[in-house]
Amino acid sequence: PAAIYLKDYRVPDFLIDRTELVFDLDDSVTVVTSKLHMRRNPSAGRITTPLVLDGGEDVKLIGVAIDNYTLPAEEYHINAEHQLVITATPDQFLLTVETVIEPQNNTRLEGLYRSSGMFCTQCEAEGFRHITYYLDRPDVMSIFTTTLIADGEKYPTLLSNGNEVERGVSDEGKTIVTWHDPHPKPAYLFALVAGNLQHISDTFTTSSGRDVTLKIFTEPHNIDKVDYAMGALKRSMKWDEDVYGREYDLDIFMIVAVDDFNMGAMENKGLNIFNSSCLLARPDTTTDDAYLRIEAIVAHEYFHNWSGNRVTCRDWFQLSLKEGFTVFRDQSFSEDLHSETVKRVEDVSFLRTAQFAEDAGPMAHPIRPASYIEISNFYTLTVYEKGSEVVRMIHTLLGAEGFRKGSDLYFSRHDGQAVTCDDFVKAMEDANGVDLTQFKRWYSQAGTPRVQVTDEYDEQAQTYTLNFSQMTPATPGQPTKLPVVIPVKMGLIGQDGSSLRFNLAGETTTETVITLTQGEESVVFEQVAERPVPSLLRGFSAPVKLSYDYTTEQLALLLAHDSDGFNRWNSGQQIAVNELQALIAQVQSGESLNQESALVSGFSQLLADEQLDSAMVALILTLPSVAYLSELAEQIDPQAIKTARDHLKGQIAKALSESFASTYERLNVQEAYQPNEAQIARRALKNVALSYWVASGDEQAQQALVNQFRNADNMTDQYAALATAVDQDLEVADELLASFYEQWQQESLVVNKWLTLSASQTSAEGLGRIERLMQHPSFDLKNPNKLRAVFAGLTQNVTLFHDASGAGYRFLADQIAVLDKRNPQIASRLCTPLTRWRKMVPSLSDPMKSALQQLAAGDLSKDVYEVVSKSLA
Ligand code: B3K
Ligand code: ZN
Repeated sequence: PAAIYLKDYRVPDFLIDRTELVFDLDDSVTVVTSKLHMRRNPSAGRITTPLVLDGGEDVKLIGVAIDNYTLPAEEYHINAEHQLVITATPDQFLLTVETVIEPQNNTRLEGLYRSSGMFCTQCEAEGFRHITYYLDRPDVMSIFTTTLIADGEKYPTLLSNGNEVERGVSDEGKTIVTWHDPHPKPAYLFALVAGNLQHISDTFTTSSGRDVTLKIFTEPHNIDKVDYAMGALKRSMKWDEDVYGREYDLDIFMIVAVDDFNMGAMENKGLNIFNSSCLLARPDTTTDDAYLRIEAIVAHEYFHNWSGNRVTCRDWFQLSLKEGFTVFRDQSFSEDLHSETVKRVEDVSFLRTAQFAEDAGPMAHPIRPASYIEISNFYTLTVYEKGSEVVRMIHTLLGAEGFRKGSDLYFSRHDGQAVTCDDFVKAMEDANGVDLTQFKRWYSQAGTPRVQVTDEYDEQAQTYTLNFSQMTPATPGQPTKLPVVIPVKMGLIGQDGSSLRFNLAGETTTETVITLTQGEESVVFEQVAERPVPSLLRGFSAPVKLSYDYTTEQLALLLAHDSDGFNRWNSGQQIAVNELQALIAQVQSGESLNQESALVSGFSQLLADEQLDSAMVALILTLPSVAYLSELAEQIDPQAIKTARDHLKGQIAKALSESFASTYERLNVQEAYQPNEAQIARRALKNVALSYWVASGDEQAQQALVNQFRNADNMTDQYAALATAVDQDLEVADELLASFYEQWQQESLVVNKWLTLSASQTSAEGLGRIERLMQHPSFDLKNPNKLRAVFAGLTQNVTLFHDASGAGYRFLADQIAVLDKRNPQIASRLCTPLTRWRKMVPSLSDPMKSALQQLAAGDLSKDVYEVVSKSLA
């Protein structure tokens, strides 16, 4: 398969002003009639090129007509890329194309497919071509009118984008519904749903006084789980008006939940389609984390209505234009509605664990990639999460007001257009009179920049100097890098923990943003009364790896006193990382493990202070994950990392057993479940305390765990107890897992949690356990959530997955090869753990590489081919 390059972009030769689609939906075949009102694109400047429409191997062409002339076979053909090529066309014409597709046999879940008895679509990025022949590229925007014809008994709910404009009955008694979307859009935003669905309804009155009808649809048995999402939708609509001045632009906004879905959700114009795992919530089946995630995803998809739909991408290289910006918008929304610091810590933790690993591996790419083989592989943490960090840096550099001026200009200047990341940055520049030329390197350079910091204090002159040096390591295809713009938000802390005042460029303050632009540079702070401890990169103001040689005492001071909540947390993590890295080295060299931890006294103080925010305390008490420690490691030794981490946790647990027990008892109160701030914080700390208390080996803790599992009236508490039992390998774990399944076997989303925990459990069965789970009646190869559930469990299972024989790696490779035939997108995602082979310790690196080679030898989809070949290159 060949790569496609950003530098080869050309405007389309043809435009489609209007698109009229008729779907005759049937259980065996679906007939699609498409009428495209087309004309040559005047700005393409090419007047004789043939018309080439994208298609797929699964689309059967019945006939083509131009205006009223049915084309004979010699006037068109299908080429090797499944495109429909029409050699001669007038300058302006009506193209009619009739095709037949079989949604029930569509296992790739792109285009039109069936999911638990309903028809639904997923067209981003290039799914529409699996429905009918089309100019399937985001810079071709068209006004869609869609007619659905189906058996009204079986499919009473017939939905598409825009407003319902007509409803009738066909001669054969089928229901006919027509939808019209007045906003021009690319085909990737097209959607259709047909099913027997129930819905809830609400209204939102926009700031200019228009009433918008809101509807959320699900299968009947899930209708009791959609109220929370409706509330989240209304909060999102209000926030986008308040913070970005963006109003909704149709009379109706609909969301539909479907079970079989490749990703989280999709922002189709006026008709968002969600993976049911990202929409459905009920206290007894949904954890606090999931509640917050659902709210964030509802917001994310809604925000796309402006950042993505009204202003869309010129080509898929610009994906971060809509995704980075929209992630930034949803993160800011959650920060505003909940605890800003807690949200920031969670987002940064995720970025540093998963995106940094991607940026250091064989698939590293800039947030605007320069080439790809399969665009589906570029819906990545880099494009999304790092993309959001890049937008956040612009926000930091311009300030909230300047950023708003820039976004207003961007939306007004480009409304109805398909544009580039350059256009976004240009709007920010023009609205603020600034030059972001160097800043734009963030769009073209891959890799995580490193910033080294040293300092000097001159007591006589009362000056304090910080010396910064930056470098970005080489990534595939980018051997050398240029310095980037790095905003470092910072302050200085005195020995007593107070924020010191300082003078910088004539201004006296306690906090500032230093903007780094050079390979090396120094900043001198004046009127600094004592030798400070620097608090650097507050709020994680840039996606970099910053290092400064802190002593443990200095980190403890920051942990206790920094005015920046993020840095308080980060300092605690740094102490833990330092201790864990020392322990890992001891495990590897066979030494006996150190018994001292500076965290004991720090944690003891945190537990004693009931005034602190429980959510923050819970985060600080949570040790860096195996995944994060792997990212930091020079060479990854998963077993040593796990042993070290378990050791440190056990040691802290034993030293503070009583504090954990009393914290647990204090917070273990009976209250009617609400997914609100205060309760979520209490449950978080209570459950962290429980896991330490259990890790201390105290018999009573186990009893408390079992009681909590049995008596919990909410999934957060029940699941936390179960997960701790599995994680701590308690004897009772099997019994609890069995009873959990027994209790929840009818709730598919809860069963997914059971699958993950079951697959993650250390057991004598070995891989047979995973095979057994994949044979289990609750497992379903068609359902991506089930696949993700089992494979997440397997790949987190250090003992099983990283077995020195390589059996775990081979097992995963075998499963990917099989799955690739059904669903390449999901198969490709499952490759990620194997792409890390170069960073593994030698004993694991070789077997991991052979698993990839074994995969490479087979007949692969473009998706898996790209990941495997780049990983082995
Ligand atoms: N835009 C979609 C992602 C589509 C992925 C297609 N492979 C969801 C989102 O980011 O909102
Ligand atoms: Zn998105």
